[in-house]
Amino acid sequence: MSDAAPGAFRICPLCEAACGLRIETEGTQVVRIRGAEDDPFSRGYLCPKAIALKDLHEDPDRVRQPLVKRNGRFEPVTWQEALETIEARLLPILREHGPDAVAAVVGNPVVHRIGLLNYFPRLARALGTRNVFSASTLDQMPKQLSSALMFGHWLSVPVPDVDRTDFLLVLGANPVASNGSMWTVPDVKGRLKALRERGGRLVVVDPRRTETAELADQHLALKPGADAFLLMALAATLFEEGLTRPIPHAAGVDAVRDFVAPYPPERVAAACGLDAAVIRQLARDLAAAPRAAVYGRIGTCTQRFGTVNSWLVDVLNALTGHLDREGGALFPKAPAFAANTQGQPGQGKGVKLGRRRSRVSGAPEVYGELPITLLAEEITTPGAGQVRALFTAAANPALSAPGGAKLDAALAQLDFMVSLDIYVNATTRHADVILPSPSALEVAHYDAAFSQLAHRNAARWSEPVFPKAADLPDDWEWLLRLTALVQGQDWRAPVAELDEALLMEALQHSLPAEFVAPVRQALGDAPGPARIVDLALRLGPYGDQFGRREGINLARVKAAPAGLDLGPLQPRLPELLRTPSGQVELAPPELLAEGPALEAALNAQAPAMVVIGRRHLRNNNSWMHNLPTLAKGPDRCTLLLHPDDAARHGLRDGAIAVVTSASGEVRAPVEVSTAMRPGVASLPHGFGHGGEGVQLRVAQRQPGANLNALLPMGDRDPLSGTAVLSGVAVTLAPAVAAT
Ligand SMILES: Nc1nc2c(c(=O)[nH]1)N[C@H]1C(S)=C(S)[C@@H](COP(=O)(O)OP(=O)(O)OC[C@H]3O[C@@H](n4cnc5c(=O)[nH]c(N)nc54)[C@H](O)[C@@H]3O)O[C@H]1N2
Ligand SMILES: Nc1nc2c(c(=O)[nH]1)N[C@H]1C(S)=C(S)[C@@H](COP(=O)(O)OP(=O)(O)OC[C@H]3O[C@@H](n4cnc5c(=O)[nH]c(N)nc54)[C@H](O)[C@@H]3O)O[C@H]1N2
Ligand code: SF4
Ligand SMILES: [Mo]
Repeated sequence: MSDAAPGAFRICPLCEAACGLRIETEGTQVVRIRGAEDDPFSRGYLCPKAIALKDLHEDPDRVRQPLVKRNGRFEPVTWQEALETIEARLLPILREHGPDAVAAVVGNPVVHRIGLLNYFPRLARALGTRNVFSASTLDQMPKQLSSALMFGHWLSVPVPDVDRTDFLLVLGANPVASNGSMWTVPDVKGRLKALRERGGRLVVVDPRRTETAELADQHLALKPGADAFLLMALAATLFEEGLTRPIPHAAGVDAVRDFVAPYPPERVAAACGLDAAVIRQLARDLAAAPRAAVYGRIGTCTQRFGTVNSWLVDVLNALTGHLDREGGALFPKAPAFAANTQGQPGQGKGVKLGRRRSRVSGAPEVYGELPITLLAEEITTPGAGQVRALFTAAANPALSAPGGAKLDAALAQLDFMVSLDIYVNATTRHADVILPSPSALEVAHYDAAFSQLAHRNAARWSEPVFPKAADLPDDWEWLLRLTALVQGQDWRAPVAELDEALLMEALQHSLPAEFVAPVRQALGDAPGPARIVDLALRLGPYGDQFGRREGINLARVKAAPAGLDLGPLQPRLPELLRTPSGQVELAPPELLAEGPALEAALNAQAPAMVVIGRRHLRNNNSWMHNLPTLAKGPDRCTLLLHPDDAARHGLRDGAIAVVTSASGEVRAPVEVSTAMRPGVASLPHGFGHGGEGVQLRVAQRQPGANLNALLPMGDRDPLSGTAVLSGVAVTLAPAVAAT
């Protein structure tokens, strides 16, 4: 045994940095968790959340047995009984009301579980419902859409080449707390510091002086929601001052020039809350930097102009010649599951939008799903196609999506609900059946999602650290049996049999007929996601093509102690493109059509007080508040307020504020902070664990306020369907002490 790396290798399943961990165990206990020094990708980095994997594994509140609700109480049952209940109650709904009567919501942790990621789409297809929702429309859908329109595929998203850049402009992201998003980059804080130490420049645009802004050379405290104006003004300055040097293979430069021309810094400065001269200088700095990247994240996505922002970020990268350049914004080349490595290099069909529409509001489908803020109306509005049953997989929309009490009431109204989850929380308390996922330490993992967005190309696999309880199905087994169930097949059949049928279907769909049998044989007989990963790796850009060339396969990835390093990112244009024109589309018509709405917004009256969200290194959306290691310390669900705003509203540090919006009201303790832009309050999301029936004993001690109870269900970016989570108008008042 090697002394260098004791402990089982595990890819951390908690955030997008996907750090490699070493987990040391004794018997059934975790004794130590460290960063894996031998991981070529994360090089030993880890954050405090990783340590809490021990708490998560041991959490007495974690659901370990299937639960069925009888007379309002959850009772443990066998997996067969759980599925029998689903069969008895779900199938009649499907038969009587059709596929759209069953909705599915997939949540964030799905991307961290290979079993869920690989098998959920099969269940969704089998259900045949148009009512598929996910956290993407609370998050990154605008970036995926702008990338799809510009580069031809939903996952062709460029990421900053942070280790080689001289200038990084960050908008609406706080990677020092979030550890990076749509940008898989372990130890981003260390890398940002290194950027500055080598003489590079970091500029952060954020209404709050965040932990990332604290590290920066320059912080621009933009007004929430004004990113589009800032980005247009930056582009307008580049054109006006002759600073553009567009990348090759780019179409639409003139159209972009015309689009941004009406928005010079002097015209948008007031809307942005920034000096025109500062905006102008920023454009010059960006253009002058030998190697630079612009990066925008959730703060730029969850706005009315989320897709416009996401587009303009890459327009700036392209106009300044920094897109697809070392030290600029580069496209990863993932070893498996990357559509931008398949088919004809350099050209494709592009993407289709709006193939279906939502029943009530008529919102278009985007990337196969509908805006999650429409879930409640689909449940509560009577008529053909009304949602009567819901399946959730690792999703907590009751807290993570706008709506508060209204959404909660909609969930309570369902005829039937099944949750594949690990907790009884604000959402799953409404379920009739809860199917537990095994512990993260009991399942294998391949980093399929984040290798598409990684700062360096790598292929990593982790085996289960502990064996899974024999009578508890793995994520993919649940989904496989559910898929059989809704298709009216024998869901009790051995999983190997069920998986075989799906595998053959996939092979027949993706391979020329003469290869199906030999490839099938090479993949072996063990069912589950591993052989799908093997297939994807072997047919992927570094793959061995089943022996037809020298290359990688799953066995080789597994043989490397902490994964295979596939090298730094490299330029990929025009090979990566899948647009019909074979060009980078700098001026997609869907985005140009936003012109009039932008003009109207520039002239609109801004509210006096708005609320934005925030993340803390020790939190993770709505579901890690039950882990003692992370929950200890002060209440983190506080309302940050600039001292002037606090004084204006008669609120002192520690006082309870009543925060009211057009949609709801919450109470939260005030934390006075000069880091806030005046007129902007900040409350974290994911809290609000106080609901009846919630079984989260640690989280319930500090349940916190649900930010999303303040946010309207009706406001979204119409192009991507993504919710507006930022810059919502509120009023503040001190709570009147109870007498
Ligand atoms: N106001 C506001 N709202 C936001 C955001 C914001 O910034 N502001 N951020 C949004 C973003 S970016 C996201 S991604 C969403 C996240 O929102 P969701 O996608 O709803 O995800 P979480 O809140 O992380 O809840 C995860 C759920 O998965 C369960 N779970 C955890 N681990 C596992 C597992 O291994 N297996 C299974 N089966 N279940 C598991 C948890 O118990 C919980 O029910 O929230 C969004 N909501
Ligand atoms: N510790 C921790 N890490 C996480 C998560 C977590 O909950 N906790 N969640 C994970 C998930 S699901 C995601 S999607 C990522 C998100 O990762 P990030 O995108 O880095 O998310 P945030 O930290 O919320 O940073 C968003 C920033 O946008 C700012 N902002 C708000 N409104 C505006 C605006 O109108 N314009 C601009 N320019 N800025 C604005 C906010 O002040 C905030 O600082 O984090 C992931 N990592
Ligand atoms: S940064 Fe993210 S992936 Fe890395 S250890 Fe922390 S939670 Fe895990
Ligand atoms: Mo997210």
